[in-house]
Amino acid sequence: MLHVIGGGGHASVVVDVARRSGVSNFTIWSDDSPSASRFPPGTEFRRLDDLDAALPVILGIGDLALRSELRARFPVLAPPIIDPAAVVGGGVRVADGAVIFPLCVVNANARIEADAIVNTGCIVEHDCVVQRNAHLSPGTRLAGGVVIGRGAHVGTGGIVLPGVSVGEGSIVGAGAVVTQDVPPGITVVGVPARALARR
Ligand code: JB3
Repeated sequence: MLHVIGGGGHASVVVDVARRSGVSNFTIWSDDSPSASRFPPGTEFRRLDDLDAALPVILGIGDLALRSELRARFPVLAPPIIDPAAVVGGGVRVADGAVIFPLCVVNANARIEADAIVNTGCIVEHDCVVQRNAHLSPGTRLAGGVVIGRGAHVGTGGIVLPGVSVGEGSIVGAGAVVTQDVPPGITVVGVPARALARR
């Protein structure tokens, strides 16, 4: 049985991927009333308030701040979910709570930390580190030795060049090309990526 928090789009992909990797029973825990048609027949739907904090869960919600809050409330991590159509190289470590969606390539000795999301079609090259609760949106490409900080978010199609780091909680805009280190807590956009002016 896989326990998933959230009943929207991200949860439906998490369930799909888990199903392809051999899990057959699911419980969706949410505050609202998810559409049952998004999930396989037989899926159970339960109120989040009734979830036992000792149960291992996967976070099935995309919003990173909400994910952190929910992980503090429900601290036990379910094993990682890796699509069978992802390529995971030698020496790669994938922590509990992480998800790797279809058509990703995670090359030798990369590390994917707890609760990280490696969304559809990402390339994570050798020796990269994707830290806890970071999110690589679909089509992200990380060259060798990149570090994506805790809770950072790379938008769809973002590219990060070799050895560059993106700081904790920072956001890389969709399609940006990051050529130099990004400090924590800022947003960068464009090609080459530049910080958005703070107001
Ligand atoms: O970009 C891609 C491929 N996927 C996105 C994903 C990573 O994040 C997707 O397009 C969405 O942008 C987002 O998916 P998510 O989080 O599933 O969004 P949505 O389909 O809108 O579902 C939101 C879920 O979060 C629902 O189950 C809501 O009940 C739940 N939710 C929203 N706000 C909340 C709250 N749950 C709790 N407990 N508390 C909240 O405040």
